[in-house]
Amino acid sequence: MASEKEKAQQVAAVRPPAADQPTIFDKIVSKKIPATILFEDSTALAFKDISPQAPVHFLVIPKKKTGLTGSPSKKSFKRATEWSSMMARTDARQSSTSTCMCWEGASLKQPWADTEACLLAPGQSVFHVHLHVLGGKQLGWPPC
Ligand code: IU
Repeated sequence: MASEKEKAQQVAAVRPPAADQPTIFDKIVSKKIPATILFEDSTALAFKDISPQAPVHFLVIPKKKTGLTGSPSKKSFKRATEWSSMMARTDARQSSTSTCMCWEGASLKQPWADTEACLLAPGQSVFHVHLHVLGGKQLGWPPC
């Protein structure tokens, strides 16, 4: 198990240079850049992924970006997860194929508190916590 010092070094190594700056997703939230928005309320936004990896591929994000990696409030996370799981079930019913949901930048247990999990998420490119919802075809495992 990594010591506190080793963990701090790991986090520092993957910390994005401008992690406290607005991300591209903040610009999508503020409509400074376009996106195909599927759902929006006061706390969460869902939009089509610009580079879809499946016939259905959209992202769900909390609007409020707090902390280094955009950890959302419990409330916005709860609403986003409720909505995205509803969408996933709907899509699965419609297409009769599998749907995968994959959080980036958060642990499933305590996404609003787990900054280290955010920073250490492998391959994450946008440091604003987001949920990938993929579906519309038979997905393999691991899905991504
Ligand atoms: P990643 O796993 O952190 O790399 O996921 C970021 C996703 O955001 C990725 O699937 C991109 O295609 C997607 N995306 C987007 O939908 N719109 C954008 O303007 C940008 C990235 I930059």
